[in-house]
Amino acid sequence: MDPPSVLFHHPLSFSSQIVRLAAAECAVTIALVDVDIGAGHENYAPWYVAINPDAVVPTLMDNGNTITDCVRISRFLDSTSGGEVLTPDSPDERGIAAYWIDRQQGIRERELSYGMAKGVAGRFVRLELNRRRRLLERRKRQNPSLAARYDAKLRDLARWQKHLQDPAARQTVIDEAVRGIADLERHLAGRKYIAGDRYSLADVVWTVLLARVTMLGEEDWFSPSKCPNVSGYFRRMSQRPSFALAPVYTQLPKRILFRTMMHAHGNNVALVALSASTLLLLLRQVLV
Ligand SMILES: N[C@@H](CCC(=O)N[C@@H](CS)C(=O)NCC(=O)O)C(=O)O
Repeated sequence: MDPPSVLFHHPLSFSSQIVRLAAAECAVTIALVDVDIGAGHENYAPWYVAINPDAVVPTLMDNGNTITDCVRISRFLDSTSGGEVLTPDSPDERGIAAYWIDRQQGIRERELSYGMAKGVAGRFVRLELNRRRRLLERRKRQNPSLAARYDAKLRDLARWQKHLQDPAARQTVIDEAVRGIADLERHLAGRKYIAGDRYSLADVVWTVLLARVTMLGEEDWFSPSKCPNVSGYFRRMSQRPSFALAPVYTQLPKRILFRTMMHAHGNNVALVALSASTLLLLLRQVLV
């Protein structure tokens, strides 16, 4: 028996959730390896950039083959599952599924998520992008053979930062997402699934998008009064066993945030705890 495919992913990453949901629907077993794309930036490590030129998760390793991009990976898993459960039967329905997959992928989830993070958290994540730039520059100096990949990532980061500093550009991304949901509302009238009469990859990607909108606190974009079809659809999709199995998140789980923080700043946290207890001991000596 072949060893299971290995998926390099992050629990909260949008694209990783798409692949995990597709795998759960196809009942394909994959081994998961966490890559810290948070403060630890493991995805910028040379070993990872060597397998994923864009330095993003997810990446699938299957029998010596490396596959990137969540839609490509999901299609691959579907084709190897033996049943093509995520591919509609008729050419017409396949066309409809492809159209809606493109529409979802056209919504700039990264810009949406980072652009909408509010208050202190928002300022923190946007400031953190400067740290990424310095780290990428250092990685590039230390790994000349991967310089072209780090350069491309630095260019992408510069475009991303420019976008986040421009309120009009941020609003455009929000408008695109809201328009996409409104178009889906019309399309779903009288339909149970996006393409044809059974679940497909189009349902996978839109389920994860609607979950992300919920996590961002904007579920009002598809409230039952505004978008009865989409809200009913999302309720049904999130009740499928695959949703919990993947899992797909509608809230930031504190457990994962804490693990990511410890992973990235474990040494610092330990140092701070040690200094605080030393200080307390000294104070007690002085005060007693
Ligand atoms: N087109 C890629 C996009 C992947 C992507 O943007 N991944 C994000 C997380 S959802 C990431 O790894 N970001 C980390 C970074 O850019 O530093 C796909 O579909 O897999």
